[in-house]
Amino acid sequence: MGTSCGIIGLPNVGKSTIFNALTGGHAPMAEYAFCTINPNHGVVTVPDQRLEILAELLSKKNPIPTRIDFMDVAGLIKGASKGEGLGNKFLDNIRTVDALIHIVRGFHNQDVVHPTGRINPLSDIEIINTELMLADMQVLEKAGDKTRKMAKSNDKELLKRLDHIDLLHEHLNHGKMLKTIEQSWDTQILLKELGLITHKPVLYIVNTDEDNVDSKIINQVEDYSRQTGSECLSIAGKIEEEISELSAAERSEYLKAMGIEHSGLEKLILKSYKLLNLITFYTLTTDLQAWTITAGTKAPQAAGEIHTDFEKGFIRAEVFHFNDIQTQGSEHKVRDCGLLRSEGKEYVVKDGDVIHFLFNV
Ligand SMILES: Nc1nc2c(ncn2[C@@H]2O[C@H](COP(=O)(O)OP(=O)(O)OP(=O)(O)O)[C@@H](O)[C@H]2O)c(=O)[nH]1
Ligand SMILES: [Mg+2]
Repeated sequence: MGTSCGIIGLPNVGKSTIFNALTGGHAPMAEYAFCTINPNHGVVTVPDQRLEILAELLSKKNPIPTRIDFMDVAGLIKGASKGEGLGNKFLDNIRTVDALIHIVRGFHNQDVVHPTGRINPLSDIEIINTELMLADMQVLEKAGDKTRKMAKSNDKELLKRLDHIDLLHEHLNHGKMLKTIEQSWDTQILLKELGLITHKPVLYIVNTDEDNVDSKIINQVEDYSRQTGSECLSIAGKIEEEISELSAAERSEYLKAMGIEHSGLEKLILKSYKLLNLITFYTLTTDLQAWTITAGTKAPQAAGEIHTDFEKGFIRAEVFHFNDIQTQGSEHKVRDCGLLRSEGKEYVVKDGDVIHFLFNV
């Protein structure tokens, strides 16, 4: 499916630092604003304990985890929707992502310039969200003008479209992001088709100092996230970036010594997964592989993630659950206990299902 997240925020908040930590990448980071001009892309594997347990129980080497794409883009400043800073170029980059990771500055380092002179998490967030809303309004105004011209012939479909466009515009005009609008099927299509930004789910990340973490900033952003139906997480970006440079063994030793189960980055990946309402299922052919789908996906569409032929020629799915094999200890026992089920086209895949698809091409 290619799940993707765009990393956004003011200039110099540590977007590239966190991106590098996540992806093990080497995007340039600097204490001056607009260090990033062209977007950086990176792929992150989703940490998955169940996959490791399955690999052990099924004696499969090198299981293939599922992945999320991350994109680090240029910083956004006030007036971006009118072309200030790197303006619209930046905004176009995030029209296609599934979710936004909005980084908020929570570290105090004087050497790193803050674009407005001082840290104020809520007004920092507002600057970005206002620009995103203005950008969406511009898109809707253009789409509205075009549709109005075409609808002169009183075409019912076009008039309906115009109503939806006006409804979305009106919502933004009240200073509300589109994610808070009640979505009918028609508006959902429009949101996607026009590449509108403010309906995308948001995960706010407070990038904190390594020590003397400012809990006031974190609390403010947490409250804001709760009120706006978003998720929130705080991480010390710079430390995470340094940890990510370590070898896997050194990293786990370090985390153990610090008494931490998941690194901040693992938490970030898992939260992104939750934010997007994603679940994992597994297939077992030559390789053991994890796949990502949206919760609620039916068996044929899940099969389509692997190959379009699997969906077209879907016959049935043989399914057992991760918990079954974990309790029984082997695939044989799962079969012997009658826990392997045969499911049809209407079956809604569950998180943790292990599936063998039967199809006909
Ligand atoms: N002390 C401290 N410094 C940080 C932290 N995260 C980033 N920095 C520093 O802040 C500066 C900006 O970081 P970048 O990652 O380049 O920021 P950015 O948001 O990508 O900036 P632009 O691409 O210019 O928009 C760099 O000098 C980083 O070393 C942090 O958690 N703590
Ligand atoms: Mg950058």
